[in-house]
Amino acid sequence: MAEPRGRVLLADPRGYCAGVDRAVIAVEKALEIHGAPVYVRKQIVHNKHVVATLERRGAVFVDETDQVPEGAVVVFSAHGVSPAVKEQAKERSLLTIDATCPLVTKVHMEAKRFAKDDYDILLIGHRGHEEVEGTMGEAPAHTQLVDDAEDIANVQVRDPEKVVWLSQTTLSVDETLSKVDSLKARFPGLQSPPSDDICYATQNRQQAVKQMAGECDLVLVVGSTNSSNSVRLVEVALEAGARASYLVDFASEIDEAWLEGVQTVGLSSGASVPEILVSEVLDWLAARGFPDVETVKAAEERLVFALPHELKTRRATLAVDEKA
Ligand code: 2E7
Ligand code: F3S
Repeated sequence: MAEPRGRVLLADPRGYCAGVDRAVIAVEKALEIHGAPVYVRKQIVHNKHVVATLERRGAVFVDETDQVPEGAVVVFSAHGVSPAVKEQAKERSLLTIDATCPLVTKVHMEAKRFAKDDYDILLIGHRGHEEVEGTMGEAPAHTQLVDDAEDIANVQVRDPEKVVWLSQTTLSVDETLSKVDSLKARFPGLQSPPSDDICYATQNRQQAVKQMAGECDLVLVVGSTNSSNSVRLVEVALEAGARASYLVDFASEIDEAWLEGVQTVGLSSGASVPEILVSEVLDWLAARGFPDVETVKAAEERLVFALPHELKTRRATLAVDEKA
């Protein structure tokens, strides 16, 4: 063990949210029930380690349902899918298991309701992200994506008194509020979503990082580069006063040079990150003079979601079969 050089502040909450837990278990249960291969449309969650682990167990990740053999089992990822994707799956007679996070489904329902009432919907989110593609697909004729300043300046609506903003679930809370302010300057009648679209897990992880960042010379966030909520944690850390912040998938990606002159290291992880990867970073830090860990707690999380109904039904059927 190296001479003690400093301490670690460990964010709480961090890592798996209820939607990720449910989605990963859904793939595991699908493999248990149906046997390999089980196809998964897109990455079930945006984490390299999770995807590689499930691949070893027999999950096959595809980009689109047309890569799934007719009649096979396919799981839709936690980020959600548009009705068009569900339709394509039906046409290929696929057995679908929908692991869309219930908090994403809530945003889909909002989009559908506002479209039915003939509102223009301004969806704040990141262009190309799967969640945004799924939500836009619920009401494509009524929804426009607002990502950057150019979108804010150029977006046009039919009736400025009938316009609402919705958002992706994993955005930076502060950045989104600032975008909403800019949109309101153009459309004073802009309505807000009936409840927060940025989910509890995103908000809590950002809050914990905010609480610690001012004391940190370095904030490490464990997560993959395509994980929106993980990338936001790095931005939030820098915004809240951390001197440096980096995203790493694994402890092996940490550069020893980042520790030069560092006394306090903050550590968090995105909502798609298994705790084992954080433990490995803690071990890596302990071996380099950072053995003391203090938790910085921002919220208590107890939410658990029921499994997708397709699995519950199938499990119930199996249980009856087994008794017979
Ligand atoms: C689903 C949704 O998989 P992630 O890294 O996804 P993001 O959206 O952050 O890239 O994290 C879990 C998750 C978050 N949001 C899954 Cl809609
Ligand atoms: Fe759902 Fe939020 Fe997690 S939308 S998948 S609870 S990050």
